[in-house]
Amino acid sequence: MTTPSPDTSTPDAPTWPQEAAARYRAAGYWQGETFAEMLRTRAESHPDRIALTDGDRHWSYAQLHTRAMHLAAGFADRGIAKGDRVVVQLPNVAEFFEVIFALFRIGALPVFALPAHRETEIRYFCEFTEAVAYVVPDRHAGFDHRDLAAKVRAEVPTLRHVFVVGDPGEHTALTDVPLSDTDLKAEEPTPSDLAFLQLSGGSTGVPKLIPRTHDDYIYSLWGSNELCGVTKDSVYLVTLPAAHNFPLSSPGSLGILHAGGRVVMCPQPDPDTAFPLIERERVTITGVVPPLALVWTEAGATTSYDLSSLEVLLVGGAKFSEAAARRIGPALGCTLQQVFGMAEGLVNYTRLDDDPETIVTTQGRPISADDEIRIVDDADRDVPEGESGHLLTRGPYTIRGYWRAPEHNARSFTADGFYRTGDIVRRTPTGHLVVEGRAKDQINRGGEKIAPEEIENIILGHPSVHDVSLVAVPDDYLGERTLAYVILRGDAEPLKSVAVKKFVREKGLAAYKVPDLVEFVTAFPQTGIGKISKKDQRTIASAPQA
Ligand code: AMP
Ligand code: DBH
Repeated sequence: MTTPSPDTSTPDAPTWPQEAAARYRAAGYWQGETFAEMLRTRAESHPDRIALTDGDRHWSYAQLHTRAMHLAAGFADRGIAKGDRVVVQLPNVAEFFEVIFALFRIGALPVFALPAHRETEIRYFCEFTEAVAYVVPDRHAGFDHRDLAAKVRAEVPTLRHVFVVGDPGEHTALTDVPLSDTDLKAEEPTPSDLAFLQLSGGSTGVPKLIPRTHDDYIYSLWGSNELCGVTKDSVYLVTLPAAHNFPLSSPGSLGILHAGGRVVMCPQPDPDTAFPLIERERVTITGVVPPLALVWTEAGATTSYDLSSLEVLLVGGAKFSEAAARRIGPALGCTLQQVFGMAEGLVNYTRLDDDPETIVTTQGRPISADDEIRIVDDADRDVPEGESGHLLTRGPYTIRGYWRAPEHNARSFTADGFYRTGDIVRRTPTGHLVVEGRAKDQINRGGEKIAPEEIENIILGHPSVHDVSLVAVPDDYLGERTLAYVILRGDAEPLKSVAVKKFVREKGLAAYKVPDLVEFVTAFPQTGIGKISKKDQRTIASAPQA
């Protein structure tokens, strides 16, 4: 094994070795542009074109740029500076982009929380990143984010500001922050600086944070645009939560803004909300997870809305079944594009001109000719071509390490910098990847990733619980659901399933992490060396009941 060459790593995270960085620059992948420059140059070249539509609000590129720069000046005036972390938890509203481009300009790092996250996750993000600010909506989906913010602010000493989109309550309204003096003195970040921290679905007790640079992420945007047919005439519907890596970058809202197209915010992903927007805004492209694709397919077959503008539907985040994939074209009248991506980097797409069988039977091939793919056995030896094995990858937009996580990094990356994706894949003769399974202890609930360890640790805190193991069980709609096997303490009163679910919910966690099923057992199946055999538990759970 070769020794890694000296790299440009920061104290917070390893980055690419200098030799690789030089190669990616020379190849033209890293173009030396920052997100602030990206927006500025677009606003200069086509100021009046609409960048964002949110309900009846339409912001041109010039307006988005001006708003973001005024907000950047306001943030800077309040002491938010280059390198500071800001937890951003916004639903699909135009202000999401105003906020992140303001932070990009200053060089402060958005930490992309999802609207579903609750106290446990938010406190962790704020504490772990030593965040100085937290940006929230007032209320969303029946939940008051201001109360949560007040609680977290009282607990996390670094958190100096809470900014609210809407009625601020005791906090600061986002509309009170901008300064119209845009003569920002704050130092601009450079293209190789970190731009933000994205979240990993994870397989460990706490989520890991993914450090992405301007250079590497912007490459993934224009690389995606070329493969997804994105141009200045594209209209992208942000159907999934805007901060998630898929709708953000594959090709996502930021890809569309890179191309000078138009981004339309969709407040809810259901057909009753999305279809009228597709008709009214003449949406050409969007991305959904498999369960949503099923719902859209069913609704699309009989809808009275005109979906004829829709050219491409990306489906990814979890394995899309071949049978469901075959129904997309007939039901929705668009081209299916499968996408197998990860916030850590590597993104694979079926090509729009792939033959129809390849589109429905594979999860695509990498964006870049310089995405290195290895498929290996348990001892990291390459498997024979066409056989399945662990997917390892390295390339111009795949991170070399998580943020402030040296122990994880030693496990999640090889010594020569390949990311261990935890996915089991095989490669077809055309270079397309087929996802065959997963080696990591993670549950993929319709594209929402759950780290069993995180939930197990919470359930273990219940006074009646002796031990717990969370596994995936197959589900027709979501692909997988969660089942918690619980062993009660010898002296504990019997417990009901709902009590376990309630216990998790009351800890303040994203609702999708509450176990779908709970089963009480007296022992767990064991592996040869006495560890819990989750494999056996999954097999038992999915066996037909007698
Ligand atoms: P994350 O690392 O949290 O961004 O989640 C990425 C993971 O989602 C991948 O490593 C896969 O396990 C899973 N994934 C994403 N897209 C697909 C897909 N099209 N088919 C199967 N699994 C997928
Ligand atoms: O699941 C993912 O994380 C994902 C799926 C599709 C992703 O990050 C992406 C495309 O970029």
